[in-house]
Amino acid sequence: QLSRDDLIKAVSEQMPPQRWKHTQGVMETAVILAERFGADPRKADLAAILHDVAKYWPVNEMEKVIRENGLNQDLLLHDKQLWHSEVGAFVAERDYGVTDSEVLNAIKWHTSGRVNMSLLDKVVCLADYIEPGRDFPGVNNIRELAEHSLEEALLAGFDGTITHLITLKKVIYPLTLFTRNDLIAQLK
Ligand code: DGI
Ligand code: FE
Ligand code: FE
Ligand code: FE
Repeated sequence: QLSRDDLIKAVSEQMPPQRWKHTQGVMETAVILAERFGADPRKADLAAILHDVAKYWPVNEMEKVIRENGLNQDLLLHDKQLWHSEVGAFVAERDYGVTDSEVLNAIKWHTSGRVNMSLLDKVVCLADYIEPGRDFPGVNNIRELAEHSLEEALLAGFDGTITHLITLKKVIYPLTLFTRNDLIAQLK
């Protein structure tokens, strides 16, 4: 089992400096959100370190891992941006010795979310939206909502992503919509 320092070294070497800076922002924010909403801060930290580990893998290598290991083949029919989270969870287990299924799930679902997201899934997904380096229209509103509600903040995040994808005439992965609808149901 790698020490945290060795893990950080190995992961940071797999990405350009600005992506590592983003990851550090997600680590810091995920721990704060975990403490605020009652998730395990050590699990939040570990998931944050690894969440974008596969982000800079060549597309054909991600595809190979998805095909050869029985991962979600449906992803191959959708935007390549969605692949790194599923591949990231797989390599976190295979190459970095992560065994905690809560941590692996938080990595796996950090882009699309899922119906019935766990507390840790929500913390990592929201930290990815609002880490200090993020700057997109509406991010400060999401940060304000995150002061008191994980679900309200995440809903605002997914609404923004979906609206942005529509503006770009991109295909929306159905799970992204189901996640958004489920957050509304949770808030009722
Ligand atoms: O990896 P990060 O950039 O930190 O953030 P992320 O893992 O949330 O990935 C965001 C990217 O994924 C962003 O470019 C939008 C894209 N994305 C998220 N949901 C969907 C999507 N792209 C499509 N086409 N469809 C989706 O449902
Ligand atoms: Fe990501
Ligand atoms: Fe990220
Ligand atoms: Fe509120």
